[in-house]
Amino acid sequence: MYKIDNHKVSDAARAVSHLDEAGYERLYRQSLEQPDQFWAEQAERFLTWEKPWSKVHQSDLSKGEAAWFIDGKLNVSVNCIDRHLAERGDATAIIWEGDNPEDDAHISYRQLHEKVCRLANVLKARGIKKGDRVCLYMPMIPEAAYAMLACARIGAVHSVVFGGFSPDAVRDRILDSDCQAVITADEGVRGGKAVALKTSVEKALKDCPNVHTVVTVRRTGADIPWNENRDIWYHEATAAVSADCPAEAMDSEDPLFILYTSGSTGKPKGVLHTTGGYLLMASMTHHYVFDYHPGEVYWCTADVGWITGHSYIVYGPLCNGATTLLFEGVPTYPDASRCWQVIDKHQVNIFYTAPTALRALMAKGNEPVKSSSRASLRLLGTVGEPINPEAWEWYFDVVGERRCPIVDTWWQTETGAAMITPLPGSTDLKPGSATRPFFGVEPALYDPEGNELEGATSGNLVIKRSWPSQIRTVYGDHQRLVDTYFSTYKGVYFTGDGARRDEDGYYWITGRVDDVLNVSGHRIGTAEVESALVLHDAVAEAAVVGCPHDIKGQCLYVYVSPMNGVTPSDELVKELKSFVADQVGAFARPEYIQWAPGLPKTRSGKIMRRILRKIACDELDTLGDTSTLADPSVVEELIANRLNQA
Ligand code: 6R9
Repeated sequence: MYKIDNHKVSDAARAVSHLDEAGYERLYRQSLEQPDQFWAEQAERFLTWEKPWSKVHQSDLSKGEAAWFIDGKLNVSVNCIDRHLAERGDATAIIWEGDNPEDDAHISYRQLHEKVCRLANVLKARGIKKGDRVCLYMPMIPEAAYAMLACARIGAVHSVVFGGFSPDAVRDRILDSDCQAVITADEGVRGGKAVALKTSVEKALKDCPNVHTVVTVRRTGADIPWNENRDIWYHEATAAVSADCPAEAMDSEDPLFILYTSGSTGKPKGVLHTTGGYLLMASMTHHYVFDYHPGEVYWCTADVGWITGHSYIVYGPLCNGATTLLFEGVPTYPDASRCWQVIDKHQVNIFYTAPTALRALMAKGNEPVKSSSRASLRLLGTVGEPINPEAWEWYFDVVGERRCPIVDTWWQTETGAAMITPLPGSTDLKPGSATRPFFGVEPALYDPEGNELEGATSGNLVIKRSWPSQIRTVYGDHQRLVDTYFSTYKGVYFTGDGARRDEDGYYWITGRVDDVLNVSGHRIGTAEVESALVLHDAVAEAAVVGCPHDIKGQCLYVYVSPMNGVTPSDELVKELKSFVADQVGAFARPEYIQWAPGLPKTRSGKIMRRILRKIACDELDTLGDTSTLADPSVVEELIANRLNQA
């Protein structure tokens, strides 16, 4: 068993922390008992407003409605850049570490201001105005952050699409939110390999007539397709415009960005976040959760294509005037010591990564870690999936040398910011637990019938009241927001996650309770992969389930019924795996594809995923009742041919 005593708030953490144990309790109580006063104080402290709000907050969760700092006006790029210039203009805003360990750059707040203004002026000159949508399909280069902030400066709504997504996925996202411009790069570079971004954009845009502008950053100089009427080079266009761009005063509830995420049904949802509430919680959580102190170097290894990159590489840290490290590469290139080398090179104080990366690095042994000093490290964090206690202990013992608290932050694209998380200096840690709710967050556990469960127990995790960085709508489909998050249980937000609460009130997230998989921290809807597969001529029907994977957390196990006349073969399995990778993205490549002449279905024709999951996980002794199936014999056949046997 773990000696919890070792994970008590350390004296070191307590000494530097913004809050002690009593401070958390006091502020948390205030945040629930006097929410308007609490949030007004925070909004004044963390943000610079051009016009004050008339009302702190109004919400009706049964309709999925929430508004924060109503009538208040502010601009996100002003909060992230301009207001720091007087005191911190020459301080480093962004440290860029290239894929190649010899490439890096420091961008000061003053330089950031110029870069963002110039790009904002380019967008304006191309007719992009407040409210227009701009798709960003970028590698991890500083221009990705410039592009987000340039949109924010003129009030355009960005939709960042992860650079690992396929051209089809880019197309669908551009069409769904009717983007008019795309910002991309000729190629990205990851792990020593080039990623053909502009070529993918070209394919995607065949079906997107409304995109009139593509701005391309020259990263590698590769030959790329070019359309004279539509394409401009970033370096040419930004050189030709003014280095100053007045910021648009945005309403607190004006949209800031759309970010697509997978759900249990249908196509990905465009999660929409607005301005004031989102920025407040991103900056406030960055301050308290990472206990950020001026001058420290902070590194979040996420990609800007995910919410973690939005809130904790760009918006939260820059709003706080921090130095944020943006890493182009992967943790295992050139070798497994890369992260620790980067920490030493840039004297990183705070390091935030995903359990899947830790498990992959842990598998390489301790030597790559020990070859570095890591003396600058003060705090560690994880996000994206439950962290198994073994990986937690390794992170704590080997990486942090038992000196650095670990903040295990639970949150979602939809929540915008960390919701259940330790605060260093305030929270005793338990390996594997995201611990206690952040200020203003009121979690609860419900049974399937909607009864709230009290005390130490397990259930479905809900949030009982509105919080500032809450999802405002699913772009173009508000009913889908209501159906997905606010209808399972009336009047509360349903997270889709299950959790346990222990006798100390600590939360332990157990994972998704819906048909969403988490592969290496990437959310993948089973329905998305299934609809991709049935597009293939050889596939009649497909069912996707998740099974445990040592490094990735979960992997995809796919059952495919072939079309009549199709002969299953290993070749075809390979082809289908690549097909999914092309259609959805490389991270969705199935681990296993099993041929299934028949799938277990109820008499009403519903696929019994529970049974498929048990077969995929080789958990045959808990298969459960199969008697309600239309044809129980298909189960025997699937078991006999299962691929993942211990
Ligand atoms: C921020 C992010 C959200 C889903 C969420 C949950 C899982 C995230 C976690 C965690 C256990 C943590 N998740 N953090 N599970 N412990 N600390 O990852 O957003 O990509 O939308 O994924 O990830 O299942 O529901 P997103």
